[in-house]
Amino acid sequence: MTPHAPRVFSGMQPTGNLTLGNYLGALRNFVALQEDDTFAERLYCVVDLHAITVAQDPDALRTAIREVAAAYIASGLDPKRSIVFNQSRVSAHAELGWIFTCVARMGWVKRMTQFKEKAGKDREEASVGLFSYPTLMAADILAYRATHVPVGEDQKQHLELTRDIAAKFNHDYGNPEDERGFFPLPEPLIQPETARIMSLRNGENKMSKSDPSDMSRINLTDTKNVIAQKIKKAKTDPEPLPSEAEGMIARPEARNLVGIYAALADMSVDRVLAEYGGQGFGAFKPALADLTVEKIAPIGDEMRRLMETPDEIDAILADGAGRAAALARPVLREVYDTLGLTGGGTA
Ligand code: AQP
Repeated sequence: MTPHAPRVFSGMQPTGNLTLGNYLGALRNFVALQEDDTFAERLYCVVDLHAITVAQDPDALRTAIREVAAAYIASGLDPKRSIVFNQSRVSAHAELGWIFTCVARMGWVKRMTQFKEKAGKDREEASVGLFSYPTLMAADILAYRATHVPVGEDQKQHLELTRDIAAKFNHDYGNPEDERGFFPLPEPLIQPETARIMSLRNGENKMSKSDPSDMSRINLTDTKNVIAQKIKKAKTDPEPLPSEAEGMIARPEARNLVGIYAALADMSVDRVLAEYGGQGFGAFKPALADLTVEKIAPIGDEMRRLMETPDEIDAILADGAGRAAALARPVLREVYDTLGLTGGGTA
């Protein structure tokens, strides 16, 4: 039996402006994978059903969905070579998501640290959807039998749960003769150097689009001046930069800013430190600001241009959804059939 065909799936939530963290941790990798012929299909989804696990304003959500699609395209995703669409247009996600809430075990989902972080102290008031978020994420990936998932470090635990769900489904319902399993066990593709870009205000916290402080992040839509201001005001310490990476172990803010520079310049951290070691942030920050403006501001400009024609974005999303649904439909039919659910599934 031939193994499952290599296929990429990933997504981002339309929960605000995408950040430099989303870009360096995941989006840049989506674009790079376009050049990798190992994969016959690459699906990049705007995961709008995930966004409603917390309260959203409907008009703001409509705009945010288009904005994430615009960010994908402005960063270099070509909607002809990749399948770009939003989740709610393909019903297979919600359908398989329900089935996986019946496959996943409470104990598995309860261990997810992201729920604990996002629900905060008021856990009783969190939506059931926020709790079961990872089962929908498993459906996003497995509806396409995707084998590889480019993500940042924070999604690693959810991907392990996806693998557990796939393995349990394979065990409970799979054909024992079929060695490859009903579903593949998808692999995360995590870039170690940019796996976790941290907040500009606190080097211990992840840079996040829903952080209440806008100064904590660079948004892809920030203007040149705003980018420069945010880097100028980024938290640092009074010491000069060390000449070796070990010198930053206990300096999270320095580590973060040097890591961002290295990623944007496509250089190793060692090379950055060879250039800036011994110098203070007074010299390093302007260089980082210039580099960030050079790499990020054109993406924001292109996003603004694309957002002037929302109908064109909608047409791209509709076309992508049609192609995605065509891939998911036979998988869903097989799932329903395997479970004994006769005639189900619209996908
Ligand atoms: N700071 C980060 N560093 C590296 N990667 C990151 N990602 C997010 N933040 C960083 C990666 O971006 C992808 C899309 O993330 P998401 O939209 O699904 O939501 P998230 O992971 O919860 O990211 P945010 O920005 O913190 O969103 P909110 O604030 O809405 O929760 C994922 O691959 C993620 O790993």
